[in-house]
Amino acid sequence: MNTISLKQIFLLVILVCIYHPAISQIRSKTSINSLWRFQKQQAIPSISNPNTSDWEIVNLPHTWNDKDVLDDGNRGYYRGKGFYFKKLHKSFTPQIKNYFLHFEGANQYAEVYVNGQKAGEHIGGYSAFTIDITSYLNKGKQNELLVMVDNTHNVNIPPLSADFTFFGGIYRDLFLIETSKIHFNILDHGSKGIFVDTPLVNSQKASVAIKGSIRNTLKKQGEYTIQCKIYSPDGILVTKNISTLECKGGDTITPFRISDINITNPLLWSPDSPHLYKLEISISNKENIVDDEYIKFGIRTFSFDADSGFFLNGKPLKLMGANRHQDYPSMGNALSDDQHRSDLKLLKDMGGNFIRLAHYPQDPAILEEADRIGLLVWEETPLVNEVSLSKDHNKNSEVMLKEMIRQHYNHPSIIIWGYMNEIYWAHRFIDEKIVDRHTEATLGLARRLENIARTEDPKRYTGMALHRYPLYEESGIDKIPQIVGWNLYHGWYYDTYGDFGKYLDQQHEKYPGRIHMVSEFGAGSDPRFHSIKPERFDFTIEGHKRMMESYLKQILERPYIAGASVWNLIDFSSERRIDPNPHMNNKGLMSADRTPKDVLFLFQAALSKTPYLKIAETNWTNRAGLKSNKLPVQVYSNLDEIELFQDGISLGRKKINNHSAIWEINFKDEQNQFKAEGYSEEKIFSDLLNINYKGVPKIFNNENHIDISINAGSNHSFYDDKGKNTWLADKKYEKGGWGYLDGEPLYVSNKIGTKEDILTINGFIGLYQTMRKNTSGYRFDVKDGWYEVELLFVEHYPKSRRFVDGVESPKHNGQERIFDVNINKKSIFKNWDILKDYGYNYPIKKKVQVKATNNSGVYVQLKAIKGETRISGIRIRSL
Ligand code: GCB
Ligand code: CA
Repeated sequence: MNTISLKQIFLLVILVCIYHPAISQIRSKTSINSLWRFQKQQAIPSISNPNTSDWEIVNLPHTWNDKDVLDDGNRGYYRGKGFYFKKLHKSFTPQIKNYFLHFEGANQYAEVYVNGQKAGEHIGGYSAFTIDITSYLNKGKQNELLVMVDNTHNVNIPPLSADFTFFGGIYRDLFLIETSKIHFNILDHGSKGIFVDTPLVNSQKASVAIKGSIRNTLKKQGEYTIQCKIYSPDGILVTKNISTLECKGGDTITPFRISDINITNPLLWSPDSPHLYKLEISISNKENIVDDEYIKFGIRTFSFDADSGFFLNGKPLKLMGANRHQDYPSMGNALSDDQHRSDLKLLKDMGGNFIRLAHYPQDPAILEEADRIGLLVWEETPLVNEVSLSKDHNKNSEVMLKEMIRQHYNHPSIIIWGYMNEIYWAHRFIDEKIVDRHTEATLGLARRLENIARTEDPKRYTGMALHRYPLYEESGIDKIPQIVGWNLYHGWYYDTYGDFGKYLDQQHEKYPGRIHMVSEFGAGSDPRFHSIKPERFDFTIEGHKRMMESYLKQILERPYIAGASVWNLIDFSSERRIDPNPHMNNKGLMSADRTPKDVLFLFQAALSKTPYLKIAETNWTNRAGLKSNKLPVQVYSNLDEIELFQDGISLGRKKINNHSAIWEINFKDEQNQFKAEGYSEEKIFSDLLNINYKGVPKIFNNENHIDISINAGSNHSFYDDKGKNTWLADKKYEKGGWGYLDGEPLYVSNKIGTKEDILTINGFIGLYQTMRKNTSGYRFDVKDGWYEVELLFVEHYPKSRRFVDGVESPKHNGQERIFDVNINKKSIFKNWDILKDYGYNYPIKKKVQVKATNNSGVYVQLKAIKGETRISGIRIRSL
């Protein structure tokens, strides 16, 4: 009888292990997001055993600035230290394993303590980092983590300044990674330590090259095998490779490179067919698998041409899409992976094929999703507005670039590495004595960063985003990157939007070999603001539409513009801003809560490949207007012709021109139902929208009830979405009607309102930011009777941008201006000095009961005594 010896069993086990390796997973990665104790404080608590009983309980992702950037009346937010503490209830075996903390992001400086000892630190708020905590852990269950995060302004850490809020905290996922003593080198700049390239790609064949390094923390040297298995997009094993490697012991790093892997008839990755291959890679010793990891990658080629733009897999593709920031109302930057992913879906659904991750590396969920759904990516490091002269700043900038490239190297979606945005933006504010040194230092840093990017990843292009400022050309910094991205705001901050294309044409002509993109173009808008005569910088939805219609046309008609990304996909938090919706940048195609602005539908009509039509008036469904005046209804579409119906009656067909058709319409009071209809290949497509309307008399005709609100000094109406009332655009008085007598409009970009009055004024800032100045008043030729007249005033701080806290003390000496307000000769304010009574930026609302007699209507008279008169809004209502 044959008996099986122990030795034979042992051999059998080894054979099973070799021939059926990936039986179970070796490495583990688990989040440790829940139940942290958190305290925002400057003082450093006791590092070992801190008393955290009264600390707040939070979950990660977390930021401490989610609330203080809300409209609390102040500019500014807590920039300081925050401490996170957690006991780990797991049992550790540091003698046979390695343990790592992998932070996806903590803004902006972090120190990590394990059981009272410092295990590591990280500089920079937007890249991941991994810390080996093995040697600080106790065996068994007694382990404590303390993490200090600091978002204090720091001259050594970019971004030094920027138009977005630097929310502090551990605002992305935190993972505990457990490996055996020999593992892929995850300490390599927060990456996986494995990098996949496809050096040769054609339709018959792709070659795959894999490089990386292995870390051996065992004392002994040993021979190891690396096994690579590549699976096709539909999960079939297509090729295998096994190679051996000698790894020295004693915490050493051994690089590896595997290059003889081929895939036949590869499925190429593109936005339309985002095929992803999967590499499963493992390390084995003679007996067992000791580490395993996977990498998803794509096979594609791409190139840019200075005249004909971008090519993917040999075919031209215009890159069209948007920029994106990473915040959400009242959550700051602490978003869930689902929130990140759903933003990308919004862009994809809009028809976009491109995203610029401005101005910093974003969550891994974003890159994974871009690969999966098919979006091409420009990613960049957070060097914005300016550099500092410090050595550490330079060093940190270089490390950030390496981190970004190594962490995201394997994503097929990424085509461009950016490393500076409008880096000479602050140049005009720099002290004359050091300005030249700054210019030079910026240039030197740009050269080094370019060099790093090209060495780290020669296959991708480098990009730099410039604003319209001569120093880029003068200094020659514009010659350093491979792609010049333009951030252009013609028709918003300067010039007219027609000048945009001309400006780029000149650049294209002047620098024939240069690749141009439009990294930013945009305008602000607020869905409450509407105008039939939009003007530059008025924040109306219509102004935003007109500008984007023109830009899209100019971009699409120029083949040399390789691509363009609108600024911005979504309104985002920018604490320093005092636009009509303060502390926000309102240039999104969507509001911060992701509600579309009507201009989004233009992009969808221009970029969608499937039949599309949309009544693009969803932001203006509650309207008021002068009776018998027509108001527009616009349809965006990619069909040839659209027919519009109002309450079932056809208003005629119109040809779609530049993705749009507009009907000028007489609205009925109250409900109006619109239907737009179009055909594509015999199929009918339609859209419905209801619009409420309130007609306001231009000339009075014995109406029983009058209620007119005027947005004084403004070309646009303002819809109070809480009180459901429209403040109409300002209007000159006509006999028998109403309006201003004289004066000029004035816009101030001021934060108006204080902490105390914020509940009543919140949201109305836009109404106060426009005023009529130098006017002698308003007339309303209403019939005799009782009326309530409401008057809105503010004394705005003259130097808006420099004024940090919004409000000054009410006890001000005054004397900015003095005027009288009389209604029908009755004095309301006499020798009124707003500044003296209320201080700067205090919104005043005054209701006055008035009796009109002898057919002389209501006359609100403003009489200047010193300086000019000012009024922000005026309303009259029958009592
Ligand atoms: C820019 C900047 C961006 C700003 C944008 C704006 O050019 O790159 O960070 O937010 O302009 O809205 O002014
Ligand atoms: Ca995440």
